[in-house]
Amino acid sequence: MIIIKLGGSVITDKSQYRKFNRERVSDLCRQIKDSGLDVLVVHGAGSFGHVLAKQYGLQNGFSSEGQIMAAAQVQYDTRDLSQMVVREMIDAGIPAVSVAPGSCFVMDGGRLMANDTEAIERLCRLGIMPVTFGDVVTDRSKGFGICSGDQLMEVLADLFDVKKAIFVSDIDGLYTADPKKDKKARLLGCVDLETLQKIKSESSVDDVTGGVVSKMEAMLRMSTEDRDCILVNGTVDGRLGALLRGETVTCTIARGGMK
Ligand code: IP8
Repeated sequence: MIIIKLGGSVITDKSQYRKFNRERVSDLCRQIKDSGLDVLVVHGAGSFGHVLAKQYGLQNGFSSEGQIMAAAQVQYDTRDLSQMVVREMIDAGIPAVSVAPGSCFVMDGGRLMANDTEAIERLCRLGIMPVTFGDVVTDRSKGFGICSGDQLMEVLADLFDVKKAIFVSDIDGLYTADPKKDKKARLLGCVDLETLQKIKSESSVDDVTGGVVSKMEAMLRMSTEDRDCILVNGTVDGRLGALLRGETVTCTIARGGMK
């Protein structure tokens, strides 16, 4: 099985609250469908999650009553987004159903863990793709926390026999520096822990779950001898599809784990 995270920067416009990129999602769903591969999709929250989460400091857990309505609103917004993603999947011919992460996962001090995953495992066995997403999730010690799509990818990779994990973002991969600020920035085709430690790169939009470096760390944690973790640009026409077909494309591959 392959797991794919459709990043919030690809499926939404992160600079505008609740702006869904329908055409792009439709196109990506078609590329996934055309691959004919056994795929599980996770998606980010983009501007349906990060705007309010940041405004109310939801990533730090419960600290004031004023956060409660925001926590509810974010969960409303992310479900709305997920339904729109699933609509595009069904239209592309993928039998998919949105599954809120809080229904099968729980957090403790920011660490995400499986709570009751029987339903998602059964959905997969039926041939229905459970689609889960970055969201506000209850946390045993902090009240609530932000569960990112990247954390879900890590937990799902352990739960299923995942051969490849693909992170679809709005950048070509990891650069030696921020390419928007530094003309000499060079794209890295392959990254290990040593390279990552040398790099300080920022994502274009500040978000509550970290930028490209923390994504790369999650990817390295997930990478094993038998599992490649790949960061690929989903805003470039056909690139995800080409990667799924096994073609060589511009991307960054995380290798060698975190040790
Ligand atoms: O977009 C963040 O998930 P991500 C979830 O995968 C929220 O980082 C609610 C901000």
